[in-house]
Amino acid sequence: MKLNVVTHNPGKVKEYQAEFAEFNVEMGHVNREYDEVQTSYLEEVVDKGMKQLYKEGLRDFMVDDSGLFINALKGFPGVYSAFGQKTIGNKGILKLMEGVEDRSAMFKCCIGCMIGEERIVVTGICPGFILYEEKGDGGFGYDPIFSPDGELSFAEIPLDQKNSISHRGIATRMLIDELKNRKLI
Ligand code: ITT
Repeated sequence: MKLNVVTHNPGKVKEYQAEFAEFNVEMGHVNREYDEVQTSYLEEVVDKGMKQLYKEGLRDFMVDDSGLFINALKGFPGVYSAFGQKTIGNKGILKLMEGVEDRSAMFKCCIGCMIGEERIVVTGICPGFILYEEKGDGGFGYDPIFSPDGELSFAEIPLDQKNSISHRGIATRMLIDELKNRKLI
């Protein structure tokens, strides 16, 4: 089976490829636009995106909407994480967190997958902490400032180690379980 990941982000595709490697699933990458509705929920973005892409004729695909939610910033950048990354970036987030003691945050990843008429939506969460400085050059996006335990950042650990605990790794394994339950893989 071929499953197309609809994203502009090659970092996500690499993480999916690693998780799906042992199954008989070929990962395709579709670099294509879908409307990201303004909402407080990743699930809503995913739901609308899936409907749009299906209506446009795309089949056997998955979409991923993710975000970093920082408690001291009342959940910001959250659903605005892509905008936050493009505008203020990691340095801007660190600036907002200057002098802030509560460093707790979480990454969330919502995946929507459509195979034929079958529709699966799963969400994975990874709790952690915002570091005091950027660390590491692996990964992508907010990885250099996020650490699951407050020590090494996601950008300092190998991809398989990130996948074993990350929001996306957790969501992907939920998706794989559901694909197996439905005998789709
Ligand atoms: P697509 O929407 O095209 O899939 P995107 O990179 O814009 O790509 P999101 O809207 O899901 O993806 O992501 C919001 C932001 O959060 C974006 O800047 C990502 O780089 C960042 N992000 C998502 N997952 C991440 C992860 O695992 N580690 C670090 N940053 C992540």
